[in-house]
Amino acid sequence: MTKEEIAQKLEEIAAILEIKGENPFKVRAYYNAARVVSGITEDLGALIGKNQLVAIKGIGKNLAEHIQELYETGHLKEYEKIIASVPAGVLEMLRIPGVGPKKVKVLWGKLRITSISGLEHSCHAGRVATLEGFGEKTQTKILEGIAQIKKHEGKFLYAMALSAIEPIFEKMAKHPKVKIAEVCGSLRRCKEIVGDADILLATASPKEVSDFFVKLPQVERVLAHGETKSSVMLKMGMQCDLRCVTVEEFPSALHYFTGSKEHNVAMRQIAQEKGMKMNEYGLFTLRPFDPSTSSGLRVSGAGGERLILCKDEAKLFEKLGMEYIPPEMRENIGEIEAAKAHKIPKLVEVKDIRGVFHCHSTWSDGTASIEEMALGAKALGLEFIGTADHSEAAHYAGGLNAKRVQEQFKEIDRLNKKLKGIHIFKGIEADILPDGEVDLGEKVLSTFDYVVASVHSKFNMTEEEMTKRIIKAIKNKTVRILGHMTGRLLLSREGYPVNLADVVKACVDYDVAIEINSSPMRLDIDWRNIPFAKEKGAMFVINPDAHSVSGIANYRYGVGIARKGWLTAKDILNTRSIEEIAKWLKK
Ligand code: DGT
Ligand code: CA
Ligand code: CA
Ligand code: ZN
Repeated sequence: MTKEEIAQKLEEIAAILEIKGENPFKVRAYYNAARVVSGITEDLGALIGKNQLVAIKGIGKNLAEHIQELYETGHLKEYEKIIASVPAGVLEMLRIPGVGPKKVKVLWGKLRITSISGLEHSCHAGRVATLEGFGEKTQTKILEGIAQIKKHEGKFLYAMALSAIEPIFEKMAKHPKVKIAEVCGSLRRCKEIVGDADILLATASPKEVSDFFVKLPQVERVLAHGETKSSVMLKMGMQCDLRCVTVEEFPSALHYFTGSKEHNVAMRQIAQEKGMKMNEYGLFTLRPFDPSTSSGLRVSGAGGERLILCKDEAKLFEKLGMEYIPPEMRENIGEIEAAKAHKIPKLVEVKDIRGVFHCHSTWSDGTASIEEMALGAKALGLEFIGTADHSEAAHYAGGLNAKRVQEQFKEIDRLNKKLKGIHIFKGIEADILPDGEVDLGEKVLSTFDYVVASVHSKFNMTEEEMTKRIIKAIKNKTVRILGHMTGRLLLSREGYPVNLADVVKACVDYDVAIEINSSPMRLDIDWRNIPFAKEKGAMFVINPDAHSVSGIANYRYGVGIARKGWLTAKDILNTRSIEEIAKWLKK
């Protein structure tokens, strides 16, 4: 088991013990152990090998043995019985916001509820409100929580879906009978939230390949298993579809299964206008013979239709008289017209990004030192990194006061002298206070290379109040970047209301860059609003909002979002040299 899986298991055991009414000290020990395990930064295998688990605070001999057993076998013999004694549906109720083990214990014990749908039913019948310690208010809250879970069912964060699908894709792509492989659907389009994963393969042995696919260890159950079309439910809860086609069909199938559906419909329309037919098997001409397209002509089976052979997607677009449309743009929001007019912008690429801003360190709520973060950025091939620890008002995240800022500057100056090949910009993520003032004040803020201003508190304002608050911060002359435009957390929290047009206009007027926050849970500003902001003349900056060394690589997700927003390298601050950036920041 991985560290994360072990932590999850320990937490599950703690919850089960609590539901079962076991000794509270024992319960707390397991919750604690789960937290400790997820916070371990060293390699767990190495720690176990050196017998060093017990040296960690919060882990005794007994727990150390349990962790080792989980690490090696994935099971805990001592708890198998007690885990099996609690129905899976009872544990699932813990997913409902505001429903913890204590409540589950009562719901299960008193009302014999063993599933979320059973709970929903009992709430509607008013039975939950009558339980001791519950009441009408709690019952309503539970119903709201259930509605929220249902809304998010079958939806996954892009990054989570991608990391689940990568090992599967790799195995399929490496299969000796597979000639070409590609991830399609919303994942290829870099949608911030995806429903399922789609894998497309070119092979002459579809049956053999499909049989291999449905038997992968990540598969929980098989939903459909045909020769060319299979679907499975993965253990992590997401569906994965597989399609096998021939090498000749591949480009058309790739285009079709990349979607979006709306883009496909519009493309088919264009084919029709040109006297052609387009589907997942190919592009066909309906005219008897056309010398201009005769080069790749082949007679197909269906009555007089001729397949126009295309070696790749680019050729497909070319045959329709269009410029190639990158997958991220295929949302039918004007890309078809742009491709017809040969006005597809040259989208920014990951390799264009020369460095990142907005990184947290152990000075506030990050897990790595500034030095570790800088070296991590360098290892990714970046030329610079900008720190941005929280400011004092974010006390829950260890925000910096003026004195700590001074100390941090000394550390950064020292590192900038010591480290070669990576420059550290001094920044801060300063809170936009409820009245629009920026935390720490102008005197301290003006000593930074740059200030990211973000809202982290008092979200429940009206749109008018919030817009006024943010614009006041944008007008603060020390602020150079507006952090996460709406504060949304994908699949869990709506953003605060803002008048986007007014905020964008203020950013343009006061020369403040708009952050594309690239944390997988945020991806905020929403890509749908990027073209508008670009048209108004906004400058963008792709920020990983990293809280660990591995989080620095988040900027790749931001590049995907920038591409969905049709941005070029020129629109993005991170593509410039250190000198150019220093100049821009001083403006
Ligand atoms: P998702 O899975 O909900 O995140 O979104 P997609 O876009 O991956 O959708 P999915 O998995 O249902 O289908 C994959 C692609 O197949 C989709 O992007 C376009 C194509 N497709 C599916 N159904 C239709 C359809 O009814 N008409 C057309 N033209 N294309 C479709
Ligand atoms: Ca899909
Ligand atoms: Ca699908
Ligand atoms: Zn923030």
